[in-house]
Amino acid sequence: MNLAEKVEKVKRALAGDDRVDAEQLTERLDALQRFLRVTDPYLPDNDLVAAHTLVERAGSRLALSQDHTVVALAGSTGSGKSSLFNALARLKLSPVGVRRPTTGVAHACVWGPLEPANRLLDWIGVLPRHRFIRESALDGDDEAALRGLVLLDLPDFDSVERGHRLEVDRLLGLVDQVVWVVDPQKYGDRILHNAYLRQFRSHADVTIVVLNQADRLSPTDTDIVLTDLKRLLDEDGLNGVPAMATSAKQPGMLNELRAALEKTVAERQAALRRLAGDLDTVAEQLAATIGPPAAEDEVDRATVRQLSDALAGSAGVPAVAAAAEGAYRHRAIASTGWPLMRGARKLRPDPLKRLHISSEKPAAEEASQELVPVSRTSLPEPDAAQKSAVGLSVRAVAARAAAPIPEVWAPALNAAARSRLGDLPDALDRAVAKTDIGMARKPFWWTAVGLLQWLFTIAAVAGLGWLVAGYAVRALGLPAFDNPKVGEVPLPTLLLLGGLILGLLMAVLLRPIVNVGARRAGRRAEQRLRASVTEVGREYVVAPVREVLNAYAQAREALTVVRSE
Ligand SMILES: Nc1nc2c(ncn2[C@@H]2O[C@H](COP(=O)(O)OP(=O)(O)OP(=O)(O)O)[C@@H](O)[C@H]2O)c(=O)[nH]1
Ligand SMILES: [Mg+2]
Repeated sequence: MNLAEKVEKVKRALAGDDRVDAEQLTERLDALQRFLRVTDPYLPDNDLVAAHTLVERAGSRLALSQDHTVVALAGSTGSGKSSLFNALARLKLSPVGVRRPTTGVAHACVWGPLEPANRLLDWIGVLPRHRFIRESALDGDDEAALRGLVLLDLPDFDSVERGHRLEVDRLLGLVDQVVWVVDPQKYGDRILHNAYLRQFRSHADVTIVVLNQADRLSPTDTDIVLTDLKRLLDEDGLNGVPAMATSAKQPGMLNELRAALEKTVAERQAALRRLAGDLDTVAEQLAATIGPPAAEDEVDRATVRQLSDALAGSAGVPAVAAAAEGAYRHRAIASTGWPLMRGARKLRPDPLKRLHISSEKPAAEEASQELVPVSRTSLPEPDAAQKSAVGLSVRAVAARAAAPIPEVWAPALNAAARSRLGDLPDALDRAVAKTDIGMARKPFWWTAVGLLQWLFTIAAVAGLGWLVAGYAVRALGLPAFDNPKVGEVPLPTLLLLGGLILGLLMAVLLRPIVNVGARRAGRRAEQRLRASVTEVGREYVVAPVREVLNAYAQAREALTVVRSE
C-alpha cells in the first residue's frame, strides 16, 4: 500500500465508512491457512512464524467475545498511563506512583459486567485480581457509551525491568486498539518511534496517540508540541492517526479521548481492523516468497532430455542397444546363414542373453507387479562419470524449475529433485529389464531364407551323392549310365555347384541387409529403452519437483486472496 492509499484508508476509517467485513476477513485468514498448509513443508520456518502466530491468534480472538473492544494504554515510563486509566474509569484502580516503574503487570477495567469478558481477559492474560469493573447502579447511564470497553493499563515498554517490555510486547500483539500515551518531554523518544509506532503502521486505523500531561503546557506550547508530534507520526507512516492533548489531572481534557473511545466501542470494528492490519503486515512479508507464476511444465524439454541422456548412460542403454544390434546379427546369421556355418554360430552366446535381457515381451502390467520377482539385468554398475552426470542433470532440473521463482524455494526444489535419487539405480534397471526392445519376433524372411538355404544344401548334397555314386559305379566296372545334362553341364555337377554357389552367394548378398536390419534393431531398442528411462526420470525426479511447483502455484493463489482488501 502506498502513502496516498494509506492516508485514504485512515480517512475512510475516521469517517467510519471503512468497515472490515468479518466474512471477508475470515476468507483472508482461511487463505492464509491454506498458504501455510502448502508452503509448510518447503519454506524455512523463519519466514512463516509470523503467519502461524497470526492464524492462531486470529482464530482465538474471533472465537472470543466480539462485543468487547480491548484497548491498551501503552507508553514510556511515567507518561501517565495509570493516571489516565484511573481518570477514564473515574476510580483509583491502578496505582500511580512517583517511583518508576510503577505498573508491573497489566490492569484491566471492563465497562459493563465482568463475567462475559472473563474469557477474553483469561486469553489476554490479565490476572483476576487486576480485573475491575466500571459500572454500578450509581452511574446511571453515564458510562453506557463505553459499555463493551475493556481498557488495559500496560507496564512501561522502556522499563529498567526487562520483564515489563516482554509483557508489553506480548500484550500489544493481542489487543484490538492501542492508545499511545506520550508526555511533553519524551514524545520524540527514539525507541517509541522506531521500535513501536513504526511497527504499527499497518494499524493506523486502530491507533490513537495522546499527548498527556498537557496541563503542564500553555495552550500555545501544546499546539507546538502536538504539531511536532504529528510530524513525527507522519514520518513513522502513521499519517492521519488521531493525535490529541490530554491530562489526567483535568477531567475536561479527557473529553476528546473519551469520545474517540466511545466511537471505537460503538463501531465494534477494532478487533477486525486490528486483525486485518496484521494480515496486511504478514501478507507484505510473505510477498517476498512469491513471484511470477510458475507453470507446472516449467521443467522444459531440453532439461528433461539432458536428464534422460544422463539416466540412459547410467542405466546402460547404449550397451543394451549395442547388444540388441549384435543379437539381431547373431540371430539372423544363425537363421539365414549357410547351414554348415549355422551350427558354429549357434555355439556363440547371444549378446542379449549375456546381459540377461529378455527378448520376450514383458508380461502384462498387473502380472509384473509385486508377486513376480522383478527381473534384473546383469549390466555393469554405472561408473563415477555416469553417476556424476546423473547428479548434475538432476540438479539442473531443480535449477531450471527454481529459475523464475523466488530464491527461497530453491532448496526445496533441489531437495525434491534429489529425494528419490537413492531409488533411481534400481528403478532404472527394472525399467530396462521390463522394456520390450522389439526383439521377440523372428522376421518372416529369415525363415524363408533358411528354408531356401536348406534346399540349396539338399541340392548340393544330392548332387554330390549322385557324383560319388557315378564314380563308384564306374570304379566297380558296373554298367555306367549317362548323367542327364542341363545344357552342357551334367545335372549332378550342376546340383552340387549350384547348391554350393547359390547358398554362399545368398549368405554374402544378405550380409548388408542383415547389417541394416541390425542397426535398425539397435536403434529401435535404444528408442524404447530411452522412453522407459525418461519415464523413470519423470517419475523419480521431475514429479517431486512438480509437486513443489504445484505447492508454489497454490500458495500464490492463496496469497492473492490474503492480500485482497
Ligand atoms: N501534571 C500531570 N501529571 C501527571 C499526569 N498524568 C500523570 N501524571 C503524573 O506523572 C507521574 C507518573 O504517572 P503514572 O500514571 O504512574 O505513569 P505511568 O505511565 O503509569 O508510569 P509507569 O506505570 O511507571 O509506567 C505521577 O506522579 C502522576 O501524578 C497529567 O496528566 N498531568
Ligand atoms: Mg503505570
